[in-house]
Amino acid sequence: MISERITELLNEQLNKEFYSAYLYLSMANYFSQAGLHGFRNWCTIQAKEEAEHGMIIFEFLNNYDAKYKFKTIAQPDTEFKTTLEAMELAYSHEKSVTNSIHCIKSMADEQKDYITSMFMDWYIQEQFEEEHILRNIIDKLKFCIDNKIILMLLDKELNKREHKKIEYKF
Ligand code: OFO
Repeated sequence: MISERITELLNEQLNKEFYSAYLYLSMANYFSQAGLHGFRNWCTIQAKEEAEHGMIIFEFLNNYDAKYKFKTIAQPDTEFKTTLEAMELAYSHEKSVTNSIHCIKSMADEQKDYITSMFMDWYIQEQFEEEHILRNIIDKLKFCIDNKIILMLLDKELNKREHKKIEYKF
């Protein structure tokens, strides 16, 4: 049985994952207008992954027949001054997502809810990777300031990203 508190935290997390998808779509739209199609590609694929993260939580809660009310998905930022600013915002958002996942893990451990605790391990690993990738892009972007050629090379690199559907086994 899953507790009401854990159900609520997972429901909030589900909302955050779909908000993440919205945020990356908003960034993709910004990059599209800026002519940075590699960045647009990277963000669009990231948005798909985020929606999948949300769906995995949805399936997890459904496996428990948990009852919860869906929350409103907040409007993401739509104005970004620079490519660096947009990616830094994504990085700071991911750090807050990591924090909320850690809170669920701690609460699950406290309640001896070992299934949810184990479930969160996948998300912890995923957040670790996401933060690492974003930091990497940000580091490269810092070299690009005033250097459009390097920016174009980075854009080309990000254009290679392909979507791989996440297979999560319960
Ligand atoms: Fe779902 O990993 Fe980012 O937010």
